[in-house]
Amino acid sequence: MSRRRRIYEGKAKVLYEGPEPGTLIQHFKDDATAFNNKKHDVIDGKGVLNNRISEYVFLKLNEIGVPTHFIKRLNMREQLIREVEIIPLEVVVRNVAAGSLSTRLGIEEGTQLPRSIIEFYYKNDQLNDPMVSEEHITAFGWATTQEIDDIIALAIRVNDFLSGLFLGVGIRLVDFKMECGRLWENDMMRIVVADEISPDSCRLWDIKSNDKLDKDRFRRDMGGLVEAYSEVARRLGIISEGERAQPAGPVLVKSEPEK
Ligand code: AIR
Ligand code: ASP
Repeated sequence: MSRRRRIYEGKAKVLYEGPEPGTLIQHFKDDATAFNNKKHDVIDGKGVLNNRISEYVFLKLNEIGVPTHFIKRLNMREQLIREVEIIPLEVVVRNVAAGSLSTRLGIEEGTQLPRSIIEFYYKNDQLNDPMVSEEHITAFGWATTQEIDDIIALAIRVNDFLSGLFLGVGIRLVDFKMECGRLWENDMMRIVVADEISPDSCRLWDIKSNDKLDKDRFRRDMGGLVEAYSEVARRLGIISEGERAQPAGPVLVKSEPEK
């Protein structure tokens, strides 16, 4: 295979030049990081599952008219996407208190919030992705007021849709992070959902047992991450009962003796 030009390498994904101008290939790695790379591991099978789950979610979003960067899945680990200019914000939507909100405000994990809360974090590893307000975003030119309005409208639609989607398969969408990008078509620019939406970027709890089916299993050293992500994929109907997203390892293929 010809060597592709690598455009960007992040903690869990790599972006390569796409086959046509304005496209990129998004490759999902097995790397798991947390607390800004202080914790790192390679978890066999994670990339394949996130590729499939994110494909599923983005296809559904496209179907209901939420614009995204997603074009199509290419193989086990890769998908074709539109090249966008990433807005340097992590947009977090919360329905139930957990994680940094619980820590910061002393609200017990699992407390239903009076309404969904949207937060913005400035995407900057050196600074540990600090939380910022709309004032910071407009003052420093990361996005305009109009763009923030568009991002909030998208975030609400994604949250409403995903909450229902997961509820239908017995999963509570506690919170999630999304990223947005500017997509140019001729002289028109619109804001689209970019990056990924997967158990790496959502908190997903089983509705009955409250079992965690997301990256907190890694962050909190609980183990069972691939099993949990597989369970999400299975419930969404992406993989079938008993199927693994990837063979467990090299399989010895016995060749028939020559006759
Ligand atoms: N998130 C934030 N930065 C990276 C990710 N993946 C996601 C978490 C969680 C939500 O944003 O996975 O679903 C809120 O995270 P936290 O740590 O602020 O509570
Ligand atoms: N992905 C981020 C990191 O590597 C944050 C997280 O998911 O905890 O630090």
